[in-house]
Amino acid sequence: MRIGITCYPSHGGSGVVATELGKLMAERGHQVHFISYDMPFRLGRFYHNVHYHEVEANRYAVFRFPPYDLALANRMAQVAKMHDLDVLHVHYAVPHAVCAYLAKQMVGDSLKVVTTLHGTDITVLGEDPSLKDIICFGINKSDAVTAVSDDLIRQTQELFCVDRKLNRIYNFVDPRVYQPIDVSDIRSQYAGPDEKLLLHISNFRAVKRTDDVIRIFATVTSQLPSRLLLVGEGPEWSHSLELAKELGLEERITFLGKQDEVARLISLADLLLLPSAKESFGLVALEAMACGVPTVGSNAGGLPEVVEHGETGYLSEIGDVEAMADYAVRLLSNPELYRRFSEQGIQRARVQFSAEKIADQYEELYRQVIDQ
Ligand code: GMT
Repeated sequence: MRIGITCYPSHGGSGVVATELGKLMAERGHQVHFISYDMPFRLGRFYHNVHYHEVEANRYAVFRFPPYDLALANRMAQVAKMHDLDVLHVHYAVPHAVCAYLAKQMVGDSLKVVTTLHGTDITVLGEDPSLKDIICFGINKSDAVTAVSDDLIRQTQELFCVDRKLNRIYNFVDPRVYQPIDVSDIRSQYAGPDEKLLLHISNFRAVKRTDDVIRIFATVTSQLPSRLLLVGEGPEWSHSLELAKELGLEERITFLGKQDEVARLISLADLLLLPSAKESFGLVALEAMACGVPTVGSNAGGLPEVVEHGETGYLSEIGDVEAMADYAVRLLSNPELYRRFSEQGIQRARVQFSAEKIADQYEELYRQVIDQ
């Protein structure tokens, strides 16, 4: 098949999933064309059948806002015609689903559009009256729509006038990359031999409740020798730093900023904290599970579909910092319980969320829309 992929190429779960899926499709022999404003950051090594088509918005002085959406639709149509694309798979509804629909109008019905909903395109932007109707339009006009969890399907149906089938296809991890890695040579840089290392990775947006991360850690570290590693950057980052100082924890917390080698970083840690207010899936919890690191977090959105409460991690109500801290202490101070959670997590990631299994599901969906 000849597959076009559009995503947000910068750091973020939807861009990671789109890029990894494109690489898997290329490994299966399909022609893959990424169409975006930047090279997807996880593309990595060279593949002879992966192409990248850059989109550049016109910055003519008349435009107060450069018309990126039109430039994207135009590029999608160009690439679809030039390379005879069968499918255009867009990740994140807005504006990608609408741009793909426009491109399809320019190219003709032979171009099929698959839209994957990732979360904030529905749960945050779907509540914005300036976008709601056009997101709904993009969803209804796609040839197939997928969402990354059952909870996201439920929320999409609740929020929108969507009267079409939504396919649940979970996110995945590549077990060749996400597995327990021996990082004993660098662990001492972050924690002492008798200290536990807690980890949080996110884009530091308000929905991640990074204050809760710091407060959970404050309780844990008062009961167990431990340190916290914070990875990522975003609007709440400075506030987290302030709170760490206010609670006298700055010596025990390392702010690492944006990082790419996620599997190695996760393997350093004993526990992932993810107390989000919204989380359609929680890719980082799956990545952690695959590396044998359990998650303690909230039961928001699709997280309970990823982390099995009491089996591969512990989940509490959003904002229940005390319960999350208690769970973290329980897990970290009981080696037998910890070993069981860790092994069950590795197994669950391999079986339920294996890259090959999920790639099969997307491939099957592409074939169905092409045969429609
Ligand atoms: O907020 C983020 O974590 C980034 C966001 C994105 O669009 O990349 O993540 C969303 O998509 C990920 C991949 O499907 C999911 O794992 C995240 O749970 C989801 N984020 C939210 O729902 C808040």
